[in-house]
Amino acid sequence: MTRLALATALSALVVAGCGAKATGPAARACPAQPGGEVQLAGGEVILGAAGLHPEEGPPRAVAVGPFSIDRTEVTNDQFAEFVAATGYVTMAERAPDPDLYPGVPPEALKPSSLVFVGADAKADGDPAHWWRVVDGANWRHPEGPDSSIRGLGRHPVVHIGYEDALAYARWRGRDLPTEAEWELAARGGLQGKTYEWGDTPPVPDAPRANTWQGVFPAVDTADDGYRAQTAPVGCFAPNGLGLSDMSGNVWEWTRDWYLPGHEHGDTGPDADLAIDPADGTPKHVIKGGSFLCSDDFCLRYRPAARQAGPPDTGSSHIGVRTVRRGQEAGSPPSG
Ligand SMILES: [Ca+2]
Repeated sequence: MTRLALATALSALVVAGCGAKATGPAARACPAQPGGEVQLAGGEVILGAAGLHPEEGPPRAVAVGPFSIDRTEVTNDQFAEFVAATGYVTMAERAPDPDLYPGVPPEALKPSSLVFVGADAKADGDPAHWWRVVDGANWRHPEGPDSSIRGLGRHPVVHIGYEDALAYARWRGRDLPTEAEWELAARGGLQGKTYEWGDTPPVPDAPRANTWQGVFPAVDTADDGYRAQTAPVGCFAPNGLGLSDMSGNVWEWTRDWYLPGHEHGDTGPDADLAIDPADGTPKHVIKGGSFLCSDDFCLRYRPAARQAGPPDTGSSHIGVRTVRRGQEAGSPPSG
């Protein structure tokens, strides 16, 4: 497990601008749940964008081989099948190893995870008021021991660390996407567009994804039907490649290390190169933004957006989707 301090996770995740709190019933009728994977031919894709967040640029061409990718984020029901078959215990369900957290009092090293509490927070710019380390919070209990995933089987699994995501993917004979694979898929067959659907910003009466509407973190008007919470997968229109929720809902793990100071789309096989000078720990690239991404604060529900995710820190706004590289004989063309 990568050595990371829980205390640093707070600041890193708030920069990402996403987390989870179920504060109201879903108000949006969802179509039938999409399933399976989409086979993509790959090719050259222009990754990144210029002008919004410095870590997203400059745009650069990257070649991507053929691969298939899940139509949706992995759901609680799907992750439960994995756990039932393997007995897997996620990182948030284990007590952290004290040797990996020097300086953290042993009594603080309990099974726990980060839960977004922003809807009750003061909008004073202090991330500590938006997130809380909650003992007993994990994928089965997304807001803490008194919560459950009853009725949330179609929602994306959350509180999943990097190794949890990878373990799930491997169980299915698959892998986590690289950043380039993920972004090629998220661009929906378009090139150089701001959003996965084009350049038109989403409007309140025609939401395109589960994000945050209003002033983050205090007011989410939930024009998309989901106030500060995950939505069932596949509730919004898929992109041009038939993929759902590549924007918003939950951030998604990628295989790439996040290399500080490197260009968008650089891949990192060496964790040492990914050490964050801010806290001395390496991180993976996460993509897609979440239900906490607002236009006034984050705007990271775009394909070019990227953030650094501490591998041991899932939180209530990070999930997973899987890929398999290669193209089987007779598989349908891209899209
Ligand atoms: Ca929402």
